[in-house]
Amino acid sequence: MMIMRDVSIEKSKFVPSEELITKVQNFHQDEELFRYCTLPEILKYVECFTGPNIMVVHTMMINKPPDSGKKTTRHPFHQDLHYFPFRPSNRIVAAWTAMEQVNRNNGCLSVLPGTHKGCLKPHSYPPWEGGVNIMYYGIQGYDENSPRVHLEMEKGDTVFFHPLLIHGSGWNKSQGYRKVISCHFASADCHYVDVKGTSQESFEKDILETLHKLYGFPEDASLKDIFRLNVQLVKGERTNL
Ligand SMILES: O=C(O)CCC(=O)C(=O)O
Repeated sequence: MMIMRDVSIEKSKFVPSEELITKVQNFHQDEELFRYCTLPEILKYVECFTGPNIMVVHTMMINKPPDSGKKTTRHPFHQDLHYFPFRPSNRIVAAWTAMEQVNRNNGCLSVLPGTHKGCLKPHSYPPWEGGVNIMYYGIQGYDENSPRVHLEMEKGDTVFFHPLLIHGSGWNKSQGYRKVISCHFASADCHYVDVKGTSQESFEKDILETLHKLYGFPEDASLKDIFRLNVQLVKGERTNL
């Protein structure tokens, strides 16, 4: 599991605590937390996208803190496929569960309806004055005037969405910690793709550099290698992934 802090908190002041951790990544490696990925009420919808061979490919508990005023708790508009080295995209699905009421005040999800029918667009760090959290890439060149829908949800509600859907979330104007669970599933029948020479290459470089610094992960590995080590079978048979 990897824990992350908000960019507004200086590295030297970072002591892991509920207030300072903004994200726990890859919680599915923990036996107890993995249970979320196996809940029948989640899998019943996931299976409509993935079919019977279901892998969990990425998990996060996101603890969006009250914003310091620099708006660093925003998540820029992006497509999740930017982070995944496998296809086809319509066999991948996100399950995003609100752990409490989420609304425009505490930074609910905003989505651009219909964009899942488009293609993967180039991403880069947005030029935000207050700074941007690590790996929070934003999509380049989307129509800022296109209609958006704010997904206000009650505690326990789950939304399922396509990895090409353009989405992001607002800054947390409240004094509370907005907690959600986000889990990506894919069909085990998906196939890995090489992201070298594509718009995903900069992400591959970034994550390999980070994993090398933190854990001595081989720098000449690939995004595929990272996923091969992290994905886990949930149901059915592990065929390709
Ligand atoms: O929960 C959020 O604020 C946004 C999360 C998200 O879009 C993501 O991690 O892909």
